Parts: sequence; structure tokens; C-alpha cells
Amino acid sequence: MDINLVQEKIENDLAGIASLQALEEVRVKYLGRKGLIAELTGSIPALPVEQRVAFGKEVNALKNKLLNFIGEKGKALKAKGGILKKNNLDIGMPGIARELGSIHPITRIIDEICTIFNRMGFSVVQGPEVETEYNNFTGLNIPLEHPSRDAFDTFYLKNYSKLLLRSHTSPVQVRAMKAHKPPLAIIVPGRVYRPDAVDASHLFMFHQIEGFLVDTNIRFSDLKGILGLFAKNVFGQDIKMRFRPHFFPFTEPSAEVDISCIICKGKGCSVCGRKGWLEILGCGMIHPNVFKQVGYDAKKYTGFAFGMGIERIAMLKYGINDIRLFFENDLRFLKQF
Ligand code: 2NL
Repeated sequence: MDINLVQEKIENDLAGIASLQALEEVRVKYLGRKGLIAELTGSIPALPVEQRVAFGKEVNALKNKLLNFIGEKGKALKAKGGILKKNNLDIGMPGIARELGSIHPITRIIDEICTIFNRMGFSVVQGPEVETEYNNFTGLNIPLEHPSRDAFDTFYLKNYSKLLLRSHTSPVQVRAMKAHKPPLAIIVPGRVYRPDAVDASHLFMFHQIEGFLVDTNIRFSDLKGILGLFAKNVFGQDIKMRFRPHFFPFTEPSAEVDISCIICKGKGCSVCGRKGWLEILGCGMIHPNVFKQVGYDAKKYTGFAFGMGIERIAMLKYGINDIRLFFENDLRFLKQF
């Protein structure tokens, strides 16, 4: 038997050992009572006399090498096990999977709409939810006798008769116009509050995005162009759009904007009430009285403004039929966005 070949084989065997159990198996295989070293020692008497001493020395050297290696390897493996034990670390245990959150559908729509207007040069501005009666109504040309000023339609703060929870985001725009001179292009997302009874299409709190643009020579056609780009970006390039005359105290002329129904493509279905059209927002040319309130020269400047309810846009876009779903924190609903 060639001792050198045996040694090579043993070295290969030992190299891959990673556990005390595997090491013990190798020890038995080579050093055990019926192991290789015992077999080699047993073969000595059968050798020619002149070879016995030299062969015996080689077997002995191999045995010592093995004992030495197994001893060292055993120490190393035990030390490694000790560290794992001390830190109470079980590297075989499955990890803790962290659940990923997702963006709330209302936040998602706000981000999307702000990005669209941002690309067209509008700045995003936010403002306080507790407002003055002046910023919420008077500055917007809403007359004293207007029903929206009634305590049934606006939350007034107890003991602060001039303060209220804003019923639309327009007061932020009044603030922006008072703070900056034209040209100005701004959109305002945020929460608004109205004392409505809660049902599938009403809440006492919801979200709006309003926008306006003021400069010299701004015309209704500019408004149509901007809103057309906006609606196509949100609802798809193939939608049609129509403007119906309407009335708002803060714009003149005013309009409500419909898009062709995204469900039935205008044929008429239950979502659009068989009309083929879905109302998405209100808009108009800013009333000269608003310009007067904020100190702009109404002869020099013109501008447009628009406002929309975010929940309504989200419900149309995602096919949601109950506004309450947005605020019930039911993960089965929220995880879909
Ligand atoms: C709607 C309609 C609208 C405005 C909001 C506005 C703001 C200023 C001046 C003039 Cl500071 N107008 N905002 C104008 C037209 C319509 O909202 O149905 N919103 C949900």
C-alpha cells in the first residue's frame, strides 16, 4: 500500500468537515478499532523483514498527523459552537420577514396629480386646516348670506366665531395670492371639512386639490388646454371632455367638467347613471372681486382656477363604490394599492 496516496485521500476527506459529528465519523473511519490505521498496522507482520521498520515508522507518523489534525479541528469547531451559543444565535432559524407597507390610495392620487401639474410648471403649496372666515369665504367673493357659511355647512370653532375648519382648499390660494405677485401657478392639495351625514358618497372630512394660474392675457382656452392634459394623464389618452356652464361665486364664467365614462366609453352604464359622462371637477376664470380682495389689478391680470375632490377621482379611477372604505383602515382594501 502506498502511504503517500493514502495520506492524500485522508487530507481530502478532512478538508470538508464542518461539524463535530462529521469529524467523529472520520475519526472512527481512520483511527477506530477497524479503521485504516489499525488495518495498516495489522499488515506489518506480512511484510518482508527489511521493510517492516520503515513502513511501521510511516504508519506511526500518519497516525500522529491524524490525531493532531482531529484534535485541532475539534477545538476549532467547539469554539465556533460556543460563540453561537453565547450570542443565542441560531443560524439555522428562519429570518423574520418584515411586512411591506403601501401608499394610501388617496396619497397616491395626490402625488400623481401634483406630479402632472408640477411638470406643467405649477408649484405645490399647503396651508392650515383651521382658517379665518375671511380666507375661507369673504376673500373668495362668497357673500355673507351664502348657505355654505351656515353652521349646518361649515364647522365653526367653539368660542372662536371667526375661526373654522376650512370647507375647501381655496383659502390657501388666497394666502398665496396675498403673499406673491403674478405670474403665479399653484396647486393646493389637502384635507377639508364639512358637517355632512356619512354615507357611501359623503364624509365629514375629505381631500381636495385646487389650482390656479394668474398672469396677463390668460384665457378660458388656457384653462381648457391645461385641464385636458391633466384629465388625459390621469384617465387615459382616449377620453373625451366637455365643459358645462355652472355657477361659483369665485369664478366667472364658471364650468363643470365631465369626461367620457371610463367604464362604458360613453355608451351609458350604471357608473355614469346612463349618461355616458362623469363629472370630475369645477373651474372657471377667477372673479375680479377675488383679485380686488387680494390686491391684484383686475384690469391687468386674468387667471383661471379649478377644484376637485380627490376621493371622487380615486373612486372613479379605481372603481370604488363606497367612500368610507378609504378611512376604515381595512388592510384587505388598502393592500390593493
Ligand atoms: C369644485 C369646484 C372650484 C375654484 C374651485 C378658486 C380659488 C380661488 C379663486 C377662484 Cl383662490 N377659484 N377655486 C374655482 C372653481 C371651482 O372648485 O367643484 N370643487 C370640488
